[in-house]
Amino acid sequence: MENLLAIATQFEISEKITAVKPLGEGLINDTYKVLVEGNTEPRYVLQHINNAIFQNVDMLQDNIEKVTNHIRKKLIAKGMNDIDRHVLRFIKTKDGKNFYFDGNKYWRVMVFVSDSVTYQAVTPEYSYIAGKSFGEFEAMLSDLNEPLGEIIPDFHNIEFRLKQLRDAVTDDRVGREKEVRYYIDEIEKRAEKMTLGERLFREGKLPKRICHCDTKVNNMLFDKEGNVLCVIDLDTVMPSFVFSDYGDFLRSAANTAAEDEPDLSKIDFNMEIFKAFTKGYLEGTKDFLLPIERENLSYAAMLFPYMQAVRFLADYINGDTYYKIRYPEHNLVRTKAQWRLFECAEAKEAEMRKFI
Ligand code: GN1
Ligand code: MG
Repeated sequence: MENLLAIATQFEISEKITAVKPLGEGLINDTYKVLVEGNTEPRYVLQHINNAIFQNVDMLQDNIEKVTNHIRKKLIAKGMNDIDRHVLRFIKTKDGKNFYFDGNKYWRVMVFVSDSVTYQAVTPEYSYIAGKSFGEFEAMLSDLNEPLGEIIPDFHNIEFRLKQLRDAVTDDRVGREKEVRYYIDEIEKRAEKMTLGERLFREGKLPKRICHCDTKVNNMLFDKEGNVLCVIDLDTVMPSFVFSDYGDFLRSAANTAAEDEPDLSKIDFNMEIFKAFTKGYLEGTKDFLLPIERENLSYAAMLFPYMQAVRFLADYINGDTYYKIRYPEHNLVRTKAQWRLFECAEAKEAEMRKFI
């Protein structure tokens, strides 16, 4: 175990650091809170960047810097107070870099957003606010002129994710193919329908815009009154279909259970959350959303549980090399839970269309 305190002191932190403790539940990076003398609340967040997944850390940190600087400028122009609670602020290392490499691992530090809370589940009221906020996040970035690197190429490309699953099945490295045959077949039955977005893109009908691409409920900070402060976890901000932000939020928010709930009877797709979020999102994006994007939001709501099932299943078949797991069957349990959610959303497709 590395000396986290020593790592934190590599950054431009003027206060005396008293402790570094685990924070959050991301599946990719390791996150810690940094406590300093005289404060009961954490002052900073220290993160170990998962370099196996984010191989180009220079590009990663550069993207995040562009995005946060752009949003900060907009908020200042709007006369917003308390800027550091509304957009993440990263702390440079003592030699002026936006990450620290300790010879083995990559690290970064940002300011802890004070008086903020995260949730694993939301009410319809909060969903409406979240929908508006993600829509406005996309709107704020719609005039970012500097190009962003595609940090994980084909991240939300479902054709690519299906190919990864098929490759995993062909290799069957740890002999799990037979056990999961049912899910592979069910996924394949919908492959044609679920790759619609990529086809529309190739036909020139569907644009890519700068999206967040990881809009899980717990990537949003709220204040104690229920207002959204800011969106966190900016690693995957990149050009994508708007379906990414819309669909991935509903994947976590409209699910009546956890993403890895083993009891499938607890899982459903909550239409009240769907309606509230959709209303907010349509308001937040009213200045730029095209009819083709709006008409396919119900597709997006199905696509993300589908894609997540494909990704969890591929990782399970590959022997659990991508997502952190807490027990041996974890990725299989996650696959089943996401598949159930997909089926619930699929059953409500007509109702979703009607509402939109
Ligand atoms: C990962 O690290 P976290 O939990 O914010 C993943 C997302 C998945 C999510 C599933 C870079 O996000 O794409 O939707 O797990 N991030 C990456 O919970 O793969
Ligand atoms: Mg996260």
